[in-house]
Amino acid sequence: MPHVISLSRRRITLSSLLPAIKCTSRTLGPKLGGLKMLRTLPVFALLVVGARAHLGEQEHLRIELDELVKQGTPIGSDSVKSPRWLEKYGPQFDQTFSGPLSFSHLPYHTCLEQEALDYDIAVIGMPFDTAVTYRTGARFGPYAIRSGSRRQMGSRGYTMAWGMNPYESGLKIVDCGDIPVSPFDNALAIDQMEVAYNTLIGRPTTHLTGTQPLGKDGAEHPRIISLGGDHTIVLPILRSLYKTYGPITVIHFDAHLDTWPAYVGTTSPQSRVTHGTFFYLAQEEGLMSNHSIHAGIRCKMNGAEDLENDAAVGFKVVATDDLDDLGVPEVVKRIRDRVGDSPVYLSLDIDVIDPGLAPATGTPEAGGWTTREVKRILRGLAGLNFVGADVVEVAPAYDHAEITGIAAADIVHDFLSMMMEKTVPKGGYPYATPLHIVDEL
Ligand SMILES: [Mn+2]
Repeated sequence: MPHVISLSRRRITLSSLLPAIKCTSRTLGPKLGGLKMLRTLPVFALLVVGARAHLGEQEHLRIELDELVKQGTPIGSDSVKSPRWLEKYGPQFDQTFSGPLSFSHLPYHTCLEQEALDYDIAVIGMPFDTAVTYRTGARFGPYAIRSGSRRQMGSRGYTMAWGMNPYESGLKIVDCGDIPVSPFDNALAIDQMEVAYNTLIGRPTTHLTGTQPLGKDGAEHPRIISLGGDHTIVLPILRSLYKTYGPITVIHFDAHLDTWPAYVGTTSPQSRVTHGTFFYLAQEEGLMSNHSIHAGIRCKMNGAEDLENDAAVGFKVVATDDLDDLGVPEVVKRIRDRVGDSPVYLSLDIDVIDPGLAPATGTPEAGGWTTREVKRILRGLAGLNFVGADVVEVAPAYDHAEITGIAAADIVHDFLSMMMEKTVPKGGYPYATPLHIVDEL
């Protein structure tokens, strides 16, 4: 049934004007306050004119409604003759601050169950945080990094630093959602992460045609960017990468070594598996090469023996202070020289950045690198044989104004470019603008 509104035209009389006169008087009264003229006839006439205009406008609206009723047009139904969104404004689109949450507004797929889905680079969340030594909360890291990425979009992904837009590179990038990891059983969760990674890396690529297929099977595999989660997620990742590529060389940005054999209180095999021991366990399992490298180390240690153990696990160290003494170019050179052309996995603990610039993390360490310094080093690593990367240990409960989530999302944007570019971009090292010293004397 059409919705009918009954309306009647009414005559404008002095009595019908009285409420409007009162309203107009209240509006104008204070402005004319104190003037005796307020009681005079000319002012009354002014009020009447104003009120008539007010009611006249209402009458105009009534006439329009009368016309609709006369035409039998149902009010509020779908057939009202008003322009539709599509014809007036075009397709619906997400703005930076709207839409469902996926990394950089990328297409969101439940990749683990979509067997036929292919892609070149997949973003996957690993909301696992039950193997930490200090603050929990990194299970919300994937959410925080995606949220921090909202101002990144395919249509606005070009940067001067890289001289390219990774979303318009021709490669297919998708957000694969989060792995549904158990928050109750770490052994189960770690197996779930490995099975998920095997599943994702086993899919065919869409466009990626590397000049050097790195897989043991002679094929090129999709690159996976993981959003942690605490750092333990790297153990199942390395297990999966090893199956695909053989021993993996790691570039590890972190304030901490993460090569400790065990912590005090370890009483079971499972309790050895933590966010500070996973590299030791990976080396024990033979998953890594012996030419990996840390960048940004500054944590307190048990003693110098920690560094001896670290070297035995297969790492060299670029300490936080080295950046001040050596500069970005030399730090980049040391990393590149160390890893060579082997299959490289890049793992970045957000705590490599100073807690002032990335406070939302589980084990903050004062005196870290700036976000800009980390980004410059990352640019210098373009062209290495990256097989995957992650940002871990983002725990947004400790964040302020999304600083950490935004920094982590920006770093993932750099990962995308870093994996695509075959050479170091001109905007970054080593082609930075030469310093021209002008003698003004
Ligand atoms: Mn760390």
